[in-house]
Amino acid sequence: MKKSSNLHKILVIHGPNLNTLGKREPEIYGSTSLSDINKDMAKDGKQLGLTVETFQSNNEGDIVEKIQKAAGKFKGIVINPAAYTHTSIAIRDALLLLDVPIIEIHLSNIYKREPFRHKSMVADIAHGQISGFGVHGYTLALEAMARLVTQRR
Ligand code: CA2
Repeated sequence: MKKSSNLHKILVIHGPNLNTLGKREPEIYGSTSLSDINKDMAKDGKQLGLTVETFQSNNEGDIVEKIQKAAGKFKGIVINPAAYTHTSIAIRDALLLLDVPIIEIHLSNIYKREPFRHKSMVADIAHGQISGFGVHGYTLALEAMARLVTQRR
């Protein structure tokens, strides 16, 4: 395993209401809490040569500011914008300021759900999207990001 100073820094952003994961609608979102997802990502990340910083907010502006401050600090961004996926031009515009790979992730398959969830403001500016694999999607996202940041496309 690499020394932590040699690890690639990745930012994982969780959008609104994801702080309540595991407490409601387990049939759609599973029963794992966000803090368990974050702990697993820290572990998975290390194995893949990544340091994973996580951030959750229920506020659009806070997410925009976090993305603005990420410039130059992270090698990649994994983002589940949650409901803002479908509405936020502000988050899209902030992501456009970065020149690192972006992976969009959703726990549920947004294309199997209500039509208003089929549109993503982020999909066409992301390197790729992972949708419908539940919490395992975060492991898949880190694996994909590790390949991207080490140029093993
Ligand atoms: O499937 C996803 O990951 C979503 O991004 C989740 C969002 C939803 O608005 C998107 O369309 C798809 C909702 C997150 C709400 O989080 C909850 C957590 C616990 C219980 C209920 C909702």
